[in-house]
Amino acid sequence: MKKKLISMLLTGVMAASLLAGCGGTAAPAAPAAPAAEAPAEEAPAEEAEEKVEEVAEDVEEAAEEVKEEAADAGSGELISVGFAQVGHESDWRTASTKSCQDVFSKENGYDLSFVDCDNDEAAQKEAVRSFIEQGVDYIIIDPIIATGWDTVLTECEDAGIPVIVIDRTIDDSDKYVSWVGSDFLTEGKAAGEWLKAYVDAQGIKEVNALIIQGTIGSSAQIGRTDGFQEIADREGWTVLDKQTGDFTEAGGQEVMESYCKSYAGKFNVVICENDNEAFGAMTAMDNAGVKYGPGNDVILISYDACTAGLKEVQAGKITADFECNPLAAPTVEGVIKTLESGGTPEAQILVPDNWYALKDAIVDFSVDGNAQKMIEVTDEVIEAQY
Ligand code: GZL
Repeated sequence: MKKKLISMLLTGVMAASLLAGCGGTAAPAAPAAPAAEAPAEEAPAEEAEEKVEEVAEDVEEAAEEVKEEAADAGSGELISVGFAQVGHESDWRTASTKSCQDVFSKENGYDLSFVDCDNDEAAQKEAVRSFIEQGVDYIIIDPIIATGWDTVLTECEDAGIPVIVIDRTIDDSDKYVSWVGSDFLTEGKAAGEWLKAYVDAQGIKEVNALIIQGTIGSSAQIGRTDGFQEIADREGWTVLDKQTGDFTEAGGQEVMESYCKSYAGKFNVVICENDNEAFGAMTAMDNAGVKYGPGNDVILISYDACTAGLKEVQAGKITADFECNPLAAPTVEGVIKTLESGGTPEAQILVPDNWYALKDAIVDFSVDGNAQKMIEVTDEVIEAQY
């Protein structure tokens, strides 16, 4: 359409210039019928004027059409986004999914293809390939585990579709535009450094810890396990066992039931790598008669700090909860907007995390030399959480 308008404008300019520059005489577009009465020198001028008027009308009409089309294109042209989500295993994941669906809505100018990959790595790769088939404008991936990605990311690159990684990281390929998420290693170190400050303040001399890990091979699990282990090694703590609960409540309960049998009376710290595992571990400890929470035998530490997790902190069950922010979608949208405007987004964009406890469990500690701030859990804090 725009090409049509441009050619009309050029015709109009040519006709006008012939009218003006050659004393109003213009070579008629086609052999015109001889003017009956008008003297020969006037006929071409009139024809040219008519031509200019005709073209002017056409130009106006075409301009109108271009304006209408542009308006249509503006309102109707959605940016298509394919999102391959980990699954629906936790409260955290529910919040993450809702955030993405709220941001990438039709009202906001997006056509979202969402696939819940149900914690199945093969299904996640299949979802990404389906997005390539669809020819989406952008692909967002929250990778179930951190490896095995280079082949399918190469296919995205070959298809010319930019990939943005949200939340967990991809560690064996750099064929994506940006990663937006939390620093899982810092989360693990924060839990370890807080525990060091807390047991010192409580006069607890020994730490015998049990860890319920997240999905093995996910960057969230790797970071949290490694970060805490670094502090445990430095402090000479004993980590009695580490098993995966796969970030689910059922998984946390199953592992904790086994721990309560194998390590009865031998542990005083339980670290769950997300709140849903902590909920399951609480059920198992309740059933086994193990007392946990501030002032009890076992210190229970958790990650995510979702609303339900903070309620368990307030109830004196979870002693400290280390947040992982699930609301990265608005930042991912910022990456897409930068790309849409021809800019280059940052390769890594961290979203902020906070640490939570009740007043008596708030102690001063640092991570890698950086003093940390803990937030006291109150009704207002819980109300505002995700
Ligand atoms: C962390 C995220 C983890 C959460 C779990 O960024 O990937 O996955 O900690 C979720 O709750 O299952």
